[in-house]
Amino acid sequence: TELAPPSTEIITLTRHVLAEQIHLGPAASGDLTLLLNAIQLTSKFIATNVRRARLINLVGLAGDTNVQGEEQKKLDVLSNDIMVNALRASGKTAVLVSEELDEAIIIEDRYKGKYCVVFDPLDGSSNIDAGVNIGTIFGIYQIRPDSQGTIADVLRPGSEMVAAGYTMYGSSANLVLSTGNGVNGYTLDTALGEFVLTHPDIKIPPRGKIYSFNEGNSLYFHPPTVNYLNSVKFPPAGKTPYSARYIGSMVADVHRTLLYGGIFGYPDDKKSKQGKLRLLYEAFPMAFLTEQAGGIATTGTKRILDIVPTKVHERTGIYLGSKDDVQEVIKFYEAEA
Ligand code: AHM
Ligand code: MG
Repeated sequence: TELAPPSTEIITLTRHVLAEQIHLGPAASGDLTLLLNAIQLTSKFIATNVRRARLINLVGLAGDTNVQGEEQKKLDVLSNDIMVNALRASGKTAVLVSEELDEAIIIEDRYKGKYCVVFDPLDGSSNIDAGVNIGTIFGIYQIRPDSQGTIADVLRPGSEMVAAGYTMYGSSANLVLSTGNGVNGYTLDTALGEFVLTHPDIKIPPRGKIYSFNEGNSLYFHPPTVNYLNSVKFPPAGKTPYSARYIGSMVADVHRTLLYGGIFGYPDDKKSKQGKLRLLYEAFPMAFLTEQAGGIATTGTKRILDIVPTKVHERTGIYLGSKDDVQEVIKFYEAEA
């Protein structure tokens, strides 16, 4: 039998986003497409460096500490520089917020555009040296109608984002994106240098079989978290307990949750009173994707995307994933109230 010829229908990320924008009619200027092109480029560049890190001595510490007082890895610093430079040069941004930078960057007039990008250039960096998956997370706002681009343009609820996504650097580089019209996943074809549509219209299964928490924090967990975890580990007779999967790299844990379903949680607790993960560039983009894929993202008592940030590096507790699973957590919070 003859082999089927290779498909000639290659849908790249740019083609896909352009097609979506065309549907919006003349109002769409193509600026978002250009901005997303800049983000794609940075992801390709970071992916290349992540892959070569060990060989070109990028692993280890850069000898600096970031805003949260953590040691920066060389790759964090590099990834941050790559993103700031490319986003500024795109001419499409007005405000940039990076996990690695204390203050927001207000783009100078000559390069100013109408979008604000909040990002964690390399999330999960404690995993770098072990070769575990890490990723870039980003969220995009449009500046408010009469604004020149100030911090107020990013201190807005996540529901006002126009796009959000992440790139996971694993066995392949996967970019998962939503422009508010569902979620699509693209895989980097290194030969073409293009992100190719491989996971169209990702939908989270309404219920999963996996829970993903750092249970090493159990001593500090509040009762609703403890009660929920007990319910999935010790279900009523006849039901099967859930499997535990925790990579400790948000991008990888969320990626699995989007594809397989289940629940990922990093709740606030007695030790991390505000939670650990950052609202703007970790929780918001992941909550945006989760909802766009048909799931739920909550603090336990409040929808993540409704939170109004008061500072750029604000933290939050978060549970996200399959609708039915996350609803159960919410019930444990209601029972406690
Ligand atoms: P980072 O931004 O310093 O890399 O921290 C964020 C990471 C997330 O990727 C992950 O979900 C979480 O921290 C893991 O935290 P822990 O090691 O406390 O389980
Ligand atoms: Mg991070």
